[in-house]
Amino acid sequence: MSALGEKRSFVSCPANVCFAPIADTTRLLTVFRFTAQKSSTWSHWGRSVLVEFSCYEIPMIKILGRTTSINVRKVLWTAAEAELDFVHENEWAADRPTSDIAFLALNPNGLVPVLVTDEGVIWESNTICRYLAARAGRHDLLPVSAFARADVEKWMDWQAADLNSVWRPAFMALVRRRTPAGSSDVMRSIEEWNAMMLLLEQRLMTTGAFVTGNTFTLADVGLGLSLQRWLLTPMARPDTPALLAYRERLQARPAARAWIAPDIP
Ligand SMILES: N[C@@H](CCC(=O)N[C@@H](CS)C(=O)NCC(=O)O)C(=O)O
Repeated sequence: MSALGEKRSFVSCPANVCFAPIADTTRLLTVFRFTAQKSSTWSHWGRSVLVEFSCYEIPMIKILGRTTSINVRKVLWTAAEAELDFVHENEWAADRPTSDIAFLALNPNGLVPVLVTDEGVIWESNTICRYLAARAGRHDLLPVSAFARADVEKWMDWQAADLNSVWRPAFMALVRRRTPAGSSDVMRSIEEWNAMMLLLEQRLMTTGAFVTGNTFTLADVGLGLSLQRWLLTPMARPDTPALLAYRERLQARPAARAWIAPDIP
């Protein structure tokens, strides 16, 4: 095994043949990366030249789902933090419906994100994030010790179960504009959403850094995206200086920049 992956074989081929990653919609997962051409087998073949390539097999992962989904961005950002190579199919739940039979074979819930790996398929964004951190051996993102890990997962579960359930009516009305803005459901949603974000504000005032303490973990991915959604939803909000400073801290991370974009709620 080299830094590039497992060396598979040598092949000779015309120099004007272009290689593309081997990929298929529902199964993947191998990309052949070619090293510099060797000149040991130069010979003429028509108008092309035969050259020799070293061929390495690189296990790849594939992430399915539109970038406008907060749960998909959670996975994309985590993969970037974990420095994993991946292929992203943005069209699912956008131009390509998740009712597509090929998609339902991957996730019978018909929801994005879905992760396709060389080991199998995974759905549920938090589970995917935990898998990616474990696959990359990134114990800084998800600690090994029982308590430290539970501390991270507590905030991940809070984001997915509690926080996600309060913002939905407000977000659907004020950003997606799928429902009327003035209903009592929307008003209650704004109130509960603000109250939960104030709880997070208190937490960040205490740590002065990230949600579980001084270091960035998986919990900050979902919460950072949730914070961005809250700040970009047009509604009245309380002042939250600790959360604004937290967002700047997150945006300074190179892996985060593409996924907490200034204009995507
Ligand atoms: N609990 C699931 C929720 C996934 C989910 O609700 N995905 C939404 C997008 S955020 C979806 O696929 N909706 C169907 C659609 O947009 O067609 C997870 O965290 O992965």
